[in-house]
Amino acid sequence: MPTIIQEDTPALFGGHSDARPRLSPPLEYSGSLDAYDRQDLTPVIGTEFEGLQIAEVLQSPSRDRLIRDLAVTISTRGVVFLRNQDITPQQMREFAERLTQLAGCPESSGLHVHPLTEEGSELGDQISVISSEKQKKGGGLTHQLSDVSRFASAGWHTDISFEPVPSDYAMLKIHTLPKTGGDTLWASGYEIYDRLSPEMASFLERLTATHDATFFHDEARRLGNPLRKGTRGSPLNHGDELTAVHPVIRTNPVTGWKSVYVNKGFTKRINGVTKDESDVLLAYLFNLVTQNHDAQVRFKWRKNDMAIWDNRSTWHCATYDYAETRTGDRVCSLGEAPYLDPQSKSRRQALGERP
Ligand SMILES: O=C(O)CCC(=O)C(=O)O
Ligand SMILES: [Fe+2]
Repeated sequence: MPTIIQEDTPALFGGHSDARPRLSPPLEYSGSLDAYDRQDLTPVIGTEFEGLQIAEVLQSPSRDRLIRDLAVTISTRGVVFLRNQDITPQQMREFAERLTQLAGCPESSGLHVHPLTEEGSELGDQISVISSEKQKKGGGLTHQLSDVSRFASAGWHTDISFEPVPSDYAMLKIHTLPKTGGDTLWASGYEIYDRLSPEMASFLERLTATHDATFFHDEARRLGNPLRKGTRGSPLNHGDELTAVHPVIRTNPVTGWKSVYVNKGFTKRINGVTKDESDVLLAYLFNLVTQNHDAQVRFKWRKNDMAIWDNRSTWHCATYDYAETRTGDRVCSLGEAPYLDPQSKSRRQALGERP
């Protein structure tokens, strides 16, 4: 069981003792966001705030308390939507840095640099431009699969799980959008964990999976950009291997809740079982995500809306049902090396809800 974590067994911390979270779960919500209008969009995932401006939060005397409470809210609700943000990409970057730090990311984790980000790119290494125009030219949406499928659900993924130290939070602001279409969907990894029988859950808790983005090598060749082989936001994320082994079930260090952590985009193999068994298990887990619309939330963007999600315990999927231009800015921070704390609980268990 290489992924079970105890304080005194650093080797079990995904093998990366220097990529542990700095705080112990759960972080407590202090009430600083109670003054804002908020609405939960479904019982299990997604909360929308009206009238909350991140640029103002950055200037507030209670800045750190507000940001820590936002981290708790994002990690608890999976994804938070903030309408009509007046914020620059540089302010997004500053906010992302504070969010990840206040949520307890390891010292060694910073903002991610995507392996396909061009050296000297428009807004700096740590901001990805999500662009339908670039995508048409074969670039853009570089964190996603480029395989073409007739299933819209083929794109469900969690960001950069091929890195040994993957993402805690990511944020996307869409500033140019089609008249209709281009919605994004998120699904809750906590809720999918809660759909497993106790027997299946404890079986999966003993397993790891291999995540792999070697297809980015082809993409890099096609685009004519060399792959970024240097440090990509953590000293543990470097080189051109683009593969990592993570626990199938991980604990979110902010909530202390268990989540399923395999995704259609990058997870290729469950280890320690036969290839056939792995295929069946992965297909079953992916179906749980795509076929349970009551574990999902679908967001209809308006101009300058921003979404911030916790990549440790959600998946998301873009919708390519439009022909016009759709463009936005995205920042992705790195958290801890994924681990499973055997003492952690499921979301429903922690909230005293019936599984
Ligand atoms: O374009 C979208 O709706 C989502 C893109 C995405 O997967 C991301 O920003 O991580
Ligand atoms: Fe993504």
